[in-house]
Amino acid sequence: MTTSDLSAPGADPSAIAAEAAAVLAERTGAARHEVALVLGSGWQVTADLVGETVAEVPVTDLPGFVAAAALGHVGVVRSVRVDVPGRDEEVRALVFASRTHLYEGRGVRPVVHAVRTAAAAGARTLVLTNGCGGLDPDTPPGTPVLISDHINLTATSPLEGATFVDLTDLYSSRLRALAHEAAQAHGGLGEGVYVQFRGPHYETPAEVTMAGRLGGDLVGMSTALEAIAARHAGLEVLGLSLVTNLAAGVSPTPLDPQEVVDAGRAAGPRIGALLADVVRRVLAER
Ligand code: 8IG
Repeated sequence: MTTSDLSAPGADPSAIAAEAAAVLAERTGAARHEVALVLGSGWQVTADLVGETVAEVPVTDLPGFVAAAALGHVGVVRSVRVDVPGRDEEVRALVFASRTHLYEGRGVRPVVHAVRTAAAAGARTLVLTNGCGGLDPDTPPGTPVLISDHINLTATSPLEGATFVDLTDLYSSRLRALAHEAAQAHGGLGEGVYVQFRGPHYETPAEVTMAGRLGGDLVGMSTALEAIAARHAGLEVLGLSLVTNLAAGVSPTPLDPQEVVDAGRAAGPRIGALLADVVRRVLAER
């Protein structure tokens, strides 16, 4: 008798991810999804631009997943058909329109379960997106930024035991080069170091100053732990942040969660076209 509860004694997260992938294969009619996308704040509206949704599965139907909690997050996984230039066969992307955050207090396993499920579903590439605070006052809300590297300030890891994993070039320079090519038609893309805090509170201005002195450009509450799990699972990672607000203390006004959501909505069509181009290029390359 196996359990699909990630927190049960003796639970094997990879085995539960394999179960979830099997349910996805059955419900979507696709044996394999080549690329997976996790859509963070501001990116949800972009799913329709990536391709035609063939099937939609509530995450609550998938072993190991929990219902979405965060503002602007919807708990479904979509199987999307992507038109890839030069490829005649059907190509599918798995789109997670929600994520589980560390601040939900369920531990790290649920945070990275979508990543492990994507790997079990056959994905070789993972595109992690998020909404974040920006440290550069000259990068206005609504600007997408490529993640070049991260600083994990959560004091935890998605890996357990003596699982030593190299994180050099975690945010693949090959995929970043593809993203820069795609972005030429969309006004270009800057790069930045993403700093993951646990949240759910935003940073104090002093913490934002600290993040900058440590080498950070962007602050948020996701992505780094997922990227680590992705590398462990053998996925090549691309990270895209949407600056939805200036970080605390950079902006003269306090952060308003509604403004964060609004900035994401406003940027949606532009960053959606960019994301779709990036995904097509990634899938054309293999
Ligand atoms: I959207 O300014 C978004 N998420 N930590 N700080 C942190 N997370 C965020 C922020 C921010 N904006």
